[in-house]
Amino acid sequence: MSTRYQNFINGKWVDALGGETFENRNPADWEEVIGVFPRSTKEDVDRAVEAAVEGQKEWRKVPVPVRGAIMKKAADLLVERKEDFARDMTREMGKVLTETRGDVQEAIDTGYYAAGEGRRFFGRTVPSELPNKAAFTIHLPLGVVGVICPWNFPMAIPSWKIFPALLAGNAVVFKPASDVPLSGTNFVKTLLEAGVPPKIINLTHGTGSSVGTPIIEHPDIRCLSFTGSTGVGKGLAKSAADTLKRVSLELGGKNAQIVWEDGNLELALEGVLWGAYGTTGQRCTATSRLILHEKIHDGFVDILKEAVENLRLGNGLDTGTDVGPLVNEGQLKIVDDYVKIGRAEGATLLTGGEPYEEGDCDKGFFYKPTVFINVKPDMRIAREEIFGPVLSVFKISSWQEAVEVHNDTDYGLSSALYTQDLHLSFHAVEELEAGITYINAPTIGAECHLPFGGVKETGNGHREGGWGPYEFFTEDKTVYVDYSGALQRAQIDTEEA
Ligand code: UN1
Repeated sequence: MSTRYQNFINGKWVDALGGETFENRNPADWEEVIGVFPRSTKEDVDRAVEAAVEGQKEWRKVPVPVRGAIMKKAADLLVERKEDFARDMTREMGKVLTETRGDVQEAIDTGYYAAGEGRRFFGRTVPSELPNKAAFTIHLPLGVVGVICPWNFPMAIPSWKIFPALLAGNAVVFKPASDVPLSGTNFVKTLLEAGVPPKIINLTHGTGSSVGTPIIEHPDIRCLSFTGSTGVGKGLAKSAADTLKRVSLELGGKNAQIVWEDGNLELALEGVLWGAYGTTGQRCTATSRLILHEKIHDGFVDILKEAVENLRLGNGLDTGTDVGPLVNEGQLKIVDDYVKIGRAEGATLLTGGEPYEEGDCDKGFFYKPTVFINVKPDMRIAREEIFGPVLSVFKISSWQEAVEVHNDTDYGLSSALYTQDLHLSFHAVEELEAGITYINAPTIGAECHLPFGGVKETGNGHREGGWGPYEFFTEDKTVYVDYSGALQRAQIDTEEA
């Protein structure tokens, strides 16, 4: 019998009202059922929102530092449970244990950051243009926030959204991706044990259409924080416009690593292996393009081929595995289709390019780490997000060409340059169209206390991580206190003075 999990709505663990369920399976071994989860619908979301609206009326009155202490407690509990939660995560979505430990750690770091923010949460004090008048701003909560998350960072990404939203005094309705409902459940249980009041966090499992859409359309949800594909994000923004919701969208990427002629090649090799094949390439920040200076191109391609062929595929729980499976069969098909497209477009397949079914890997969705060379910027594999272990290599001969190839994409999340040249490094910072630029480090490795997000079709301008979310999840209230005892008229009295 597989374990049966529930929604958390209005302070109780409950089944979906319709009684429907779905299975959560291990992508490294599809026969293993991890649990059975409720397949919720609009009715479940409606109940969750009703409870959240009710609960938020009290939560908003709790002093921010007291809310911060609860976030600290949650982070402490995550520290204790890190290993168990990392193992659950590897089982349900496949990435290797070192990475799932990092994922839980990112949630821990974000929790501690939120706790610290509870003792800051600065507004601004600004001089008034009139005498005997004070002016300042404070942050007030929005109300109920809808949080819709992807499966590639099952605890880190929810934590980026939920910790700041709660610290700011909002109530949350949270839909984890249906590939990772266990990690979502683990996170919510931890928040509750830490002391987040029951109605303030609501967990509704299910699909995008049956749970996501009702969250997006609900008139009592004031704000949505979404991470996922650009296509879904655009649809979400359109639907959310009807109720004038504030929307934060963290969407696709087509990130590139540039290796200049003077770059440290061993370091650049390690960087691209980690950037392209970490999380089996299923990151918004994955390195999916490699732009090589012509002088080092051929030599680098040789060492890259050898290193990629040495990567060990397997179950992420096994020590020694470098690359786990793709998250599900659909994702495997997408990757395989892109490989076919790349070949048909005329790119040269250097290595990989097919599913991997040796040994126990035939039970899961493994795909050989893949490299295409001779890729041209107008090919689909050069432009579209694949979200899998596929790297496209370009050869360039000048900095201008490197920038042109780099920027020739609809996306702009992360970018990397390997060089010893200080001048070039700062040109990269200015010229690469991306929300993040790494010098001598791979395209992945964001830290929780710095802004994370991108330009162009990667999002709508908001940043996660760092201080931005505390503004996103609040309204600024401007306060004027006139202690002159007389009617003072801004603009008019000022003009006459
Ligand atoms: C994502 O790719 O969806 O920098 C998030 C990184 C991680 C976060 C990635 N810390 O790659």
